[in-house]
Amino acid sequence: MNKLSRRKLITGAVATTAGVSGLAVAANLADRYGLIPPARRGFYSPGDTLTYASQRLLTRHSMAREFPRSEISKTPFVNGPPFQSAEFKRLEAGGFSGWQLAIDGLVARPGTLSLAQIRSYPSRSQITHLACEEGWSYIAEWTGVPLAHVLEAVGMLPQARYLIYSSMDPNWEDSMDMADALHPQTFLAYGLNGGDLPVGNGGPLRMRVPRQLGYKSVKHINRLKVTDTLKGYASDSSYSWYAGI
Ligand SMILES: Nc1nc2c(c(=O)[nH]1)N[C@H]1C(S)=C(S)[C@@H](COP(=O)(O)O)O[C@H]1N2
Ligand SMILES: [Mo]
Repeated sequence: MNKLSRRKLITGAVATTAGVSGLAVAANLADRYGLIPPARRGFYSPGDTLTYASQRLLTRHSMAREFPRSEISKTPFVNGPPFQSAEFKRLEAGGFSGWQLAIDGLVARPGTLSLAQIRSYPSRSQITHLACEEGWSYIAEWTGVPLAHVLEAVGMLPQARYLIYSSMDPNWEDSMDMADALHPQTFLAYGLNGGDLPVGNGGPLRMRVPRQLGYKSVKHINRLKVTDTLKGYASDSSYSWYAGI
């Protein structure tokens, strides 16, 4: 069976089973095909599993919608007050020349990258929608380096399955699977609407994951960790781990 018809078959089976026999049976089926989302505190709900499984099968290779310049929102929405810590302010005063992105875990060349190094990688722009789970959203042009390029540059190892990404803001750490980490629209973004990324929108560097809800696009990113498991990694977030839209 070719890949596509196989995928259709499994998707159909997961969805049909969910309808006929309930979510728990669908979850068992999803488990057989490696479609269980990693557990948060050792627990996942059948509903989470169904969302993750059907989205992964249907959208593994799909793209978030991109918009024409004419649809860019007048004001990029800033959610919450800008992060302020003594260390952050010190770096900001120095034009973020001292900002460092640490990369470790399952990579051949762990270490740190400066913003200048990150900017020296091939840059890309995309006009996409940032949607908050609270209901508001905006369209903006994001400039940055595709995360896949950075992971390749540091020699990501074949056992890699997840990426844990952290902010200088200690409350903000999240993770994604490699399908999202290597997706061509997943960026480490340092530019917004033609200028530097404002601090309010996550400057100097934020994750931009346009295929998931806004909270996965963590601001002020300063560490990436490549792993083969999320065991022992407990995020405090009460949000769903997979927030596909
Ligand atoms: N460090 C950090 N990252 C964050 C947040 C935050 O408060 N702190 N808020 C998240 C949420 S809930 C959303 S919807 C978006 C908002 O991005 P914006 O301020 O550019 O609108 O950032 C996400 N990343
Ligand atoms: Mo949000």
